Amino acid sequence: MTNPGTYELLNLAQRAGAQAAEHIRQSRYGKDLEIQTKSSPTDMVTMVDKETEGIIKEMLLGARPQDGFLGEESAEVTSNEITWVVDPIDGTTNFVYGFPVFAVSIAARDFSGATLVGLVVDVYHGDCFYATLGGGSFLNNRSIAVSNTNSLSQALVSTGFSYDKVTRVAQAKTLTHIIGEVRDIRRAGAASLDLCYLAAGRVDGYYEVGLWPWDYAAGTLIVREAGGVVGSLNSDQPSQEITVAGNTTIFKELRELLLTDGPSA
Ligand code: 2AM
Ligand code: CA
Repeated sequence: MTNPGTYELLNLAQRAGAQAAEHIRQSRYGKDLEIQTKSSPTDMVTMVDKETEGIIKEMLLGARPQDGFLGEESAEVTSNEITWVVDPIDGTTNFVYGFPVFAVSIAARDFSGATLVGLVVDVYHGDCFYATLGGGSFLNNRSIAVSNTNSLSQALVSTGFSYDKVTRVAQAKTLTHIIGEVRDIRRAGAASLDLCYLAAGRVDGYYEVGLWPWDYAAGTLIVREAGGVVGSLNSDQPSQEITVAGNTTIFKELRELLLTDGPSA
């Protein structure tokens, strides 16, 4: 059973997500995107990422000034209450190119670290994935569930690659061990949507190294509430080292395969 206060958080997240997505759509065309780079020459950030985070932060903290905020593009605000974990544009490279896989990701965490609400808006398609703790996962207003694929050899598995050259080459090596063991591989370019696609049964498994909490916070709750499992190699929590996800069987088989390859996956 979802706590009634959780629905208020979901409602606020939905309003912020919708406004953010609208801003991103309006900003995508007819404007200079003003691209800068961050950790490497391929790690881009645009003015739209920064503006959108500003819009979300203002809406969330305007409504709930006591809350904290952890976002990709601005200084952290700490709090003993709810903390909002936000990626204003997940899939920035796709956004810049107009490749239609980029999202707004918003999660609400309580002080114990439990995620109460997860919301991911697929900006291009206008789809909204969301979940509340104990309340199930939804795509728009339809309940979603992970697939029941029961063998890794039959699994469609998604992954992603780092902005860092050396890490990316190591990831490609790991992939040579994975690709022969699965149905096929997908690389869409937005971690939050990879997790949502898994939650909706659009893929059966997912793994990626180097993600940040704002990439996986909302998607992790959406996968779990859709009946799936998210963890890392040696823990039941996703981490920056690696995030692995699937239904119970695919998660276990994928993690075993990745364990034989070490943490450079
Ligand atoms: P971003 O678009 O917000 O940067 C790409 O595989 C996915 O991983 C995207 O969701 C991307 O988020 C995320 N990501 C986060 N940190 C990354 C990093 N250091 N290198 C590559 N992708 C990263
Ligand atoms: Ca981002």
